[in-house]
Amino acid sequence: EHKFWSTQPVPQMGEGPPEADGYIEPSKPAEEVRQEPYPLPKDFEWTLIDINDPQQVVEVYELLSHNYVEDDDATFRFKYSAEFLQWALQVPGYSKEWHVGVRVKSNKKLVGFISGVPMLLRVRKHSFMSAEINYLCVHKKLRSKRLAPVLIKEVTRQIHLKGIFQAIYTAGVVVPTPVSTTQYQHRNLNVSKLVEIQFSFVPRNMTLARMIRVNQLQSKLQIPGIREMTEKDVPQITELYTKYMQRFDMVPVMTAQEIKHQFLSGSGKAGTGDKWRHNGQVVWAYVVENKDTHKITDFVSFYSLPSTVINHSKHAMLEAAYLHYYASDIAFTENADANGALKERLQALIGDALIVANNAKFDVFNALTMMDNELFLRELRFATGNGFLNFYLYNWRTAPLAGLKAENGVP
Ligand code: YNC
Ligand code: MG
Repeated sequence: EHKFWSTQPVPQMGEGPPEADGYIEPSKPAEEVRQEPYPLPKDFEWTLIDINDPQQVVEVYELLSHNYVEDDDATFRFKYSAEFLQWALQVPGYSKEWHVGVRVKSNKKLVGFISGVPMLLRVRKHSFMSAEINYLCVHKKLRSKRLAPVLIKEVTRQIHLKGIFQAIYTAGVVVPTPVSTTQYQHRNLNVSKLVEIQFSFVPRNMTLARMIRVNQLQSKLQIPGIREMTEKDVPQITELYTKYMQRFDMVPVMTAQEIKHQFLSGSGKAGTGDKWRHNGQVVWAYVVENKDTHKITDFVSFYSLPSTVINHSKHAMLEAAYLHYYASDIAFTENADANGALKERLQALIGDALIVANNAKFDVFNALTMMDNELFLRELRFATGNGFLNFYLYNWRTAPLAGLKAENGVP
């Protein structure tokens, strides 16, 4: 059935929940890790990508732009910008050795890629260093040749060489074995464009004009004291993030340095043709500051991840914003969950994020069924999409996590 995955230290399908959380395969010293790269078919060679090099990041950008994830009907394909890739892959402590590419020997064309970045992950009561794996891609002309398992094994080897033996990753496809499954949720912003590109449909009991009207947003932010996050906010946000994330069972543990990277970097030094988009800005972060105490009470962030609209005569791109992390200190007051105070605060907070995204000319605002999102998705007019996102752990066993209580670090 799964020729590759059945050989890997992952829970196999139908195994049932473990008696206790823990690794599947023990860690081993660097000397015992395979020292030579895995063999590739003869026309191909390994390459380590220096994502900081403008030329090399553009090669990855080009590969993904034409060959990365599409929706089921092949209408949309993710188009990560070069700035985004630099932001996502150059987190504090990243290793160039975990940015693995495959080239055609004869002409050096990049035809395969996989990446890992380090992340301190907490799963229930255990915290451990892990690699977050993303951007696995094989050129369309080389599909179904079992290149993907070689890429996965090679990045695993490189990660093992750095003394890390666990990983987290997400995929739309189901392989052995999801630890959690979430569903995409979409909040229409530019209704007429979304209908034109058939991302959204006018329901039978509606007209386009009415659909536009009900999705209309204010142009001014509504929460008193909300403003863009600055570097001065990093210590307070680190504390607020850490405390809020205790609500969930699977979360990245972040230092102040990582918080700064997640929310305040990613504004474009790659200099590709995508610069026109928000001047290369990748991530937006807003905080709520109490006017009297100057305490930061809440924050919310989102990032830009456009998709190519495949074969459309009028629109080339779908500009999508994706909800990133958020937190509110109201969660720490007694009964905030039960008496609806958290729900009310999050609706206002994410509501303002929608306004920022709309003002920045995003077409749609996406989120997943995770964290506390159930407290605001319906009220803020998010609708369930067709897409699923499965979460996976490599070499770690734990009982399945409820979708709404899973958390990732995958931007
Ligand atoms: C996938 N997305 O099941 P079996 S997500 C995991 N995640 O193996 P071939 C996948 N496994 O079932 P192709 C997978 N897609 O026989 C396929 N597989 O055991 C498995 N698409 O390989 C599949 N990007 O080379 C099968 O397939 C085997 O030529 C088949 O290549 C696959 O980044 C792919 O969706 C995905 O570019 C590269 O279709 C290709 O089809 C493609 O014959 C479009 O492979 C882009 C796309 C995937 C996005 C992502 C996360 C990837 C996680 C990989 C697993 C990491 C494990 C942890 C490693 C570190 C460990 C430590 C420490
Ligand atoms: Mg292949």
